[in-house]
Amino acid sequence: MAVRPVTVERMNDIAPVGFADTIVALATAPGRGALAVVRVSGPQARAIASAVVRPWPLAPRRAQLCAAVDGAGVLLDRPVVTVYVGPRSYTGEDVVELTTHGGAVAPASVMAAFVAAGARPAAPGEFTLRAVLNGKLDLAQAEAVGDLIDAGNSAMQRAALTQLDGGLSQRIRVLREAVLEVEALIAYDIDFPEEDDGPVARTRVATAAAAASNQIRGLLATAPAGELVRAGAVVVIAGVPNVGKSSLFNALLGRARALVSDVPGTTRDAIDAVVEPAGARFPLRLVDTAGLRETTDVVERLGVEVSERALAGAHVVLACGETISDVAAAVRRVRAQTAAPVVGVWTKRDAGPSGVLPAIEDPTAGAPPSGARPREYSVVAVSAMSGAGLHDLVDEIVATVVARWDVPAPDMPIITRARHRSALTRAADELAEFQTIWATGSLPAVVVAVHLRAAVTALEDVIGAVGVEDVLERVFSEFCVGK
Ligand SMILES: Nc1nc2c(ncn2[C@@H]2O[C@H](COP(=O)(O)OP(=O)(O)OP(=O)(O)O)[C@@H](O)[C@H]2O)c(=O)[nH]1
Ligand SMILES: [Mg+2]
Repeated sequence: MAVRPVTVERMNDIAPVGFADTIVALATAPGRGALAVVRVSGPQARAIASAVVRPWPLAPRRAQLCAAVDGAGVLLDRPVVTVYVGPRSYTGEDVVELTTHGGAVAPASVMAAFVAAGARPAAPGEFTLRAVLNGKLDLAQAEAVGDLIDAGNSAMQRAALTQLDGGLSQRIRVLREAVLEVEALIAYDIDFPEEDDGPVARTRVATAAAAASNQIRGLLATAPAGELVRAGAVVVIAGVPNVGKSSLFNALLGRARALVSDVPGTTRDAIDAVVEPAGARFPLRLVDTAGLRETTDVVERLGVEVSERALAGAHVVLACGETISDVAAAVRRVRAQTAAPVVGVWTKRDAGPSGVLPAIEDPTAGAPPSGARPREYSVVAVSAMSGAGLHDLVDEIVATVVARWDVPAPDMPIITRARHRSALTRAADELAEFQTIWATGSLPAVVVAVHLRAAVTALEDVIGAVGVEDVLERVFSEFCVGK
């Protein structure tokens, strides 16, 4: 596929690229359903539709009940048809959208009629690719369309919508401006390299470069939070056998997903499930594990190994115990296996106080001895049976994750894609290179400026300096057909 480079300057008011083909696709998932959408886009969209849709022509941007017929005039379906005249359409081209009845036959036959009349079946993401190349969306926004479709939770939905609204793109433009500013400051040194003292002091350039670098690193620092939003915070439930880990897992999940029994060693494998606490900025991926103990049982030993691996990959570990000293022992044990923050969970508290315990060693021992040291971890007392303390536990988990991973406020742009992370890393590295060389003053400005240019290019890659075919193909090949 030949791809014309689109620069950031031209993103917004670019003339349509002018694809020769007209494409057609079923935009909805195949299968049984009330309705399906067949979408057609390209220079011949209206001419081709005139062979399939009766009556024709239709007034643009108005939904109308029509008939769809094949080449022999046989009725295929009665779709609702809307015509969009380019550039006022999703792709920027002429678009015809037919809402047909769902199921296996009607949409496919309407689509086949369009192919017979001269349209070509679209490749995955091809509609959005055209939208990008026609300047309707930038590349980060196009990725947001894909992220919204693939979102597995409402936090990811929010992040994708922020990105689709241009939140990330705007942030990237600000960063790019900051680097361009540094370029402008050294312009005099480039033009008059033999002058000792240009109108701009060297320290002013260094300060501007440091400011740009900090801003880029600030956005880059949201990448771990982006990972939390995309995949959820991994919360591993650990402890010796029979402490009530699977019961806690089920109670937090609100359904009996894991097997529970009074036989120690019931859970043999790690089981995970996602919960979305109300109002939280990321989902929690709960992992129930096999009880940690020394064992000669081969299968149980395998389960313990799985638990240990899960601990290593956790964002938070819940160290469970049936007494406060068992909790302390569980915390010690899991800390040997993970760098993640640990929350102590005192299980089976059907009677007695539940929720976050005051930070004394043993609340059952009465008043704290004078000089008692606070614990370095919190303990939440819960009952999986009655549900007591579970809300406090969820709050404590969320607070622990936020404290460690610095999750930005909702609606702030965050980095959720590896492609953005690597582009920003490149920009930050180029800027660092510039700063180092500039500080030594060892090379002429025209040479160091190469690093600033490279930083600008890396930033533009995120939003749409889309000259590179493989970037496009990587982004759009993950899309569904019809989007
Ligand atoms: N009374 C009471 N019993 C509980 C509670 N939570 C778990 N139990 C009981 O404790 C026993 C063990 O529960 P599980 O949830 O299977 O414990 P586990 O830690 O997953 O055990 P393993 O998978 O063997 O490591 C079962 O008989 C549960 O009914 C609770 O909150 N209150
Ligand atoms: Mg279990």
